[in-house]
Parts: sequence; structure tokens; C-alpha cells
Amino acid sequence: MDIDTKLEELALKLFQIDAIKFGEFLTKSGIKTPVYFDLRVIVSYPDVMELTSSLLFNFAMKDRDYNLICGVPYTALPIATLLSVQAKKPMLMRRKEAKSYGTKKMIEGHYKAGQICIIIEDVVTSGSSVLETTNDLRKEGLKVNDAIIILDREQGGKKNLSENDIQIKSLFTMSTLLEILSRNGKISKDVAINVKQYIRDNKAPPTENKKFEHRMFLPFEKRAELSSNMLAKRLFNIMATKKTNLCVSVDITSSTSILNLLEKIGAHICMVKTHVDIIEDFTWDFVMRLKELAERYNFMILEDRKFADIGNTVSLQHQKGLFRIAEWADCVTSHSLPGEGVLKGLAAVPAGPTSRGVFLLAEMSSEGNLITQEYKDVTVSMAARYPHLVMGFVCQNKDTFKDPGFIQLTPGVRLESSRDDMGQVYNTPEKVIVENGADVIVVGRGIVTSKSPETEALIYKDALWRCYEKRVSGKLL
Ligand code: 5BU
Repeated sequence: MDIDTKLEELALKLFQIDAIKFGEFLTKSGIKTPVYFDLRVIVSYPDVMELTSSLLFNFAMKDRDYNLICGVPYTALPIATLLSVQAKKPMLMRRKEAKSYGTKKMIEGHYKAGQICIIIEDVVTSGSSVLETTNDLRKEGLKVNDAIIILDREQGGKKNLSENDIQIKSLFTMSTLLEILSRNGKISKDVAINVKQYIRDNKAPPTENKKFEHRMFLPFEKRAELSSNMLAKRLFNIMATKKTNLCVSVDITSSTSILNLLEKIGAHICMVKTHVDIIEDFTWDFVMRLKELAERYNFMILEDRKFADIGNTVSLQHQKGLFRIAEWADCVTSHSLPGEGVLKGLAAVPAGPTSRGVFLLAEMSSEGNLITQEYKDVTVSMAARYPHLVMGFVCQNKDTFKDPGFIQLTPGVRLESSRDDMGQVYNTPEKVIVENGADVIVVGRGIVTSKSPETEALIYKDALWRCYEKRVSGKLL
């Protein structure tokens, strides 16, 4: 049986057991409503419980990346329990009121900051109950961006939640439910029209906007805790320990020159960015020495490969050929253009997806590039589905993404704003960090082609770190 047939079966069962009623009812706030949902009754019908949870699981949860499940108290708790067992993922419980004795904690169960939790709810009207649960989970450092719902009443909850960075996926909307019930002769056309009119005229007010703390003000140590990506955690911690957010782009064609440069500046950088395919004398010995320097000076290696093909080709380009990138680069850059397949290809390294990181290109620094707002938005939502693989974004603006666990990597930086004669646009450290939200700053020619790269790297390192400190102090914004 396909999903639509099963959804229809569930809708009819919910109607039959009086979980959905039509008539004239009074809501909690004293308003008359022509439709009433009481999904609490489904605990009396094991077949409905089973059908609901299997639909939620297969329709909304199967392909998602999450560590924990939390039901909104109380109606959704038994459903969340069934889903936890089916998905073999641990469940959390949120208290309605904090305990008055002992620990005051609101969340029961075992978890770690940075883990991803999915929310389960029966009916969404304004979204405020989902938001309350989400806020308590976020206070514990958990990442919450998805809520799985049985019914969206289409009264503004979806928009309210999306403004708080929660995307909902529902089995039914009020419209689809009304359509199924009238098609099956359970309600008359007049009832359906009346309910639709009611829904249109009774939108829930916007919920209070309690976004999680803005990433611009959070120090890297804190963001390390909030990230679910092991390599992003490491990079945040390297930056905090070495007090540098400088990534040098070694766009140099001689391997010896690269190694000599890194020997001089390794102590001042958090990451080196390579374009391995421009090196004219590439050998495996170069790779070994590069790794050795990275270890000695505690910096990470980013190969700026900008993958852009179908998953299968990308996995070969990543692991095979002359460069065998996956064997030595901690992380790589990738376009999102091919869709999720590109991430699946990059995750397919034998060591497993947690050992490699990806920066997705959400924007470019070059003049006239073709990236649009919509492309940017879908890139960011794609990344949210692969938080164990994606470390962050190559981008230019603070509004590109909100999740403080992701890293903003920004190229196109020089001490003075300028441009080259091939479309590159340079902004100053102050502009990219304080105004535009850059976390890791990529500097290439500004350092590499200077007379004394070592002195220049120190100047950049200090200037960039000062801007970061200014930003997190919150004084200038
Ligand atoms: P520059 O010498 O500081 O201009 O070098 C910038 C580096 O960053 C260079 O290796 C580019 O390939 C890379 N880059 C960029 O400049 N702009 C972008 O939008 C992206 C990468 Br994505």
C-alpha cells in the first residue's frame, strides 16, 4: 500500500474514533470552533497508534540525520515512545514544570550538547508548544531544527516555527484532511467550506521570537560545544587555543615553497587551504611533510577542490587518482549544485563520514557570480540534513545561516579593500568579521606574495583576531 492510501486510512480511522470532530466547540480561550481534535484518545486504539507511528516513521523520519527524539508533553509522548523504539534512537522527556526538589532540570534522559534532537507533536496551531519544548532542549545545547507533526491546522504555526528555525513536516494539513473526509462522504461540502473559512479567519498570533543566541556573539569555545561535527569542534578549539582565525591559501605551484612557507607561518594559522591540482611537483612525500607540519603546528588542512559532480564521480575524485585527497585533507570544499548526492559521495570514505568535513559553497567572493538567494537557502537547508559531514559554509554574509555550530569561511580578504583584475573582490578584516560574520578568514596573495610572508601572516593574524574579539564582545554591533 502506498503512503497516500495509508494516510487516507488513518484519516478515516481518526474520524471514526472521534479524534476529529465537527460541530460547535469552545476552545481553551473561549472561541467557538467548528472543528475539534483530541488525539489523546488514540492510546485506546493500538491499531491507530501503530498506523500513526509507522506513517510518521516512514514518511517523515527515515532519511533524517538525528540522535534523539523528544515528544511534546503529553499527547505526543506515547507516539514518541513508539518512534524511539522503531528508529532505535534514544528518547528524551521534557517536563512540563521543573522539579521542586533535587535537580531542577527540565529534560530527562541522557544526552550531550551538540546532539540533534527531532521533536514529535500531535497538532500544531500556533506552534507555541513545540517552541517551548525546543527552547528547553536548546538551552541544554541540543540542536533542534525539525518537528514531525500529525496535523498542521494551517493557522500560522508553520510560519511561526520556521521563524524560530524549526521546519515542520506533517502527515496532514487541515486542507488535506478535509479533502479526504469529504471525498469519503464523512463531512458535507458545507462543513468543509465552513471549516476552511474558520481557519482562514483565525490565524494564531506570531509566537514570541526566542531565537537561540546569535552566533555573532558566541565565542568559539562555546560554539565548539554546539557543533555536531567533530572536525568543526576541532577547528573551533584550535582557533580558541591558538588565538588565530587565519587560514592561509597556499596558491603556490611548488611543493617545496609551500612547505617552506608553512614552516614559517604554521604557528599563526588555524588552517591551510590547498589547491592540490596546481602543484607541479606533487609527490606523496609532500603529503607526508604537509601532514607532519599540520600536526606539529596544530592546524587543519582544507583542500579547496570545489567538488561539483554526481555522487559517484565525486567519491572517486575524493578518494582516487593521483591526489587521493580523502587520505590527507581533513576537509574539502564542495558545490551544492548537484544536490544531496554530492554529500553522499563525499561521505562514502571508508573511514566513515565523521572523519571528514565539508565546507559547502553558499556564496562566492567573485564579481558577477551566479549564486542566487534561493540557491543559498537550499544549500543551507541541505547542510542541515548532514550536520555530521558539513562543517560550515564558504560565504560572505552573516545572514547566510544561523546555526552557531556551523563555521563561516570567508575568502576575498585583504587589509585594504581592493580587487584583482580577474573579478576577485577584497574586503577588510573589520568588514568581513564584525559586519559580515566571518569566522575563519582565508587570505591568499595578501600573505603569500608579500616580501615577508611570516611578518605579514602575523599582522593578519593579529588584525583578524582583534576583530573577532571585538565582535564577540558585542560592543560594536
Ligand atoms: P586570494 O589570493 O586571497 O584572492 O585567494 C583566495 C583563495 O580563496 C583562492 O584560493 C580562491 O580559490 C579561494 N576562493 C575565493 O577567493 N573566493 C571564493 O568565493 C571561493 C574560494 Br569559494
